[in-house]
Amino acid sequence: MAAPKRPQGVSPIDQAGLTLIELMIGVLLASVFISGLFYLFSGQKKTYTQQHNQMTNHQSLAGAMQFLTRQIRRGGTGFGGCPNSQAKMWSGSGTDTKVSPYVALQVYNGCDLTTTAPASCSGNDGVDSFTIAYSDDAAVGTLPAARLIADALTSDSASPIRVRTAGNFQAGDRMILWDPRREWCTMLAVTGNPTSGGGGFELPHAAGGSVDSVVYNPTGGLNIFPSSGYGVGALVVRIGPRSRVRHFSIDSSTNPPRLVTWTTEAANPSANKGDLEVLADGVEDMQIAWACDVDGDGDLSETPSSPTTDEWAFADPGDTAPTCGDARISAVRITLIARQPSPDMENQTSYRPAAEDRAAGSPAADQVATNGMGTFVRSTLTTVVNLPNVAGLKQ
Ligand SMILES: [Ca+2]
Ligand SMILES: [Ca+2]
Ligand SMILES: [Ca+2]
Repeated sequence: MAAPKRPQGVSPIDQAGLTLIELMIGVLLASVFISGLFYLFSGQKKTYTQQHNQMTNHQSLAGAMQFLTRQIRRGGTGFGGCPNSQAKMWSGSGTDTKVSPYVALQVYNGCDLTTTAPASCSGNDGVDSFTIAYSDDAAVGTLPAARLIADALTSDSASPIRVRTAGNFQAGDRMILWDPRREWCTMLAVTGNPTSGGGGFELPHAAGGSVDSVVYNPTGGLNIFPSSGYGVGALVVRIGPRSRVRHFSIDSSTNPPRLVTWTTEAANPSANKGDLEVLADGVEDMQIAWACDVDGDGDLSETPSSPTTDEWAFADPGDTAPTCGDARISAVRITLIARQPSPDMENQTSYRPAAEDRAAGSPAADQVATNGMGTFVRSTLTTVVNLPNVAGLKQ
């Protein structure tokens, strides 16, 4: 029997098609190729996400730092030059005084003001906080200060405080009497609108006068002025309703922690955070170091090997504040450390870096915070704010 005839022009190979094995190899190669692509793209996406988060962290830190810098420069506006950087007020007992909350700049080393009263700050290793205060800004259109046209010898309500212009003073304000030749400034309550008298205006300061339930004026006959009182030409600074005592700290009660600010004149700011605002999410540490030119050589010496004898405060472990004397704080160095909101699961070795006098964290601490999922990627930003020597700042 003759073999069937093959159609002309068709070879046996043309007819064979794909075997099952060839098909499986093809599918395998394709899947390897696709998984490679997938791996490549997912890797790129991860890198992109990390870089994006890092950039967001940096931007957030930069914005917050700019705000902090401006605020520190603003501290003491209107009364920065108080002798010994202190405005005193009545303590509520006899002729005793206490330092008013209106201090240009107060740094609390190793103290979280969101949870701890300043009196309980132990200066332990931890976040730093700071407070600034400023009087009304000049934007209200009238100078927020006046000058004495007659000596004011005692703070007794019977002793007039006479100024040339009524300015913006009104009942319910506070005033700070300022004379660089005296031992301190004095803060009193203005208990009535200015009245004409004595060739200018008198600022009423009735005995027991208070503002917002805080008594500033001593009871009749008591005097809390410096020994020589205040002479003609001394400045009387208005502390009106636009004035603020503003606090900055890290709120570690949220996850991630955040940089916050709030205003209150309460002796314990942590008890009155009604207007708390978030400046930046994800900020877990703020460290503040400051310096004064103790020897007046125009240079701020910093010697990490001998930190307790240089001119920087709280810049190294075991550091103490220099004795500034008449030298004012002339530089403040702020360090902010932010961390990403979620841990990097492929990184088990990151930790919060050391900054100023605060020791570094540890990968173990990160592992605890993330339930063992990984450690956090962080960003750090440090800025030095140089301050004019004339700005009276308190350590
Ligand atoms: Ca510190
Ligand atoms: Ca120096
Ligand atoms: Ca030091």
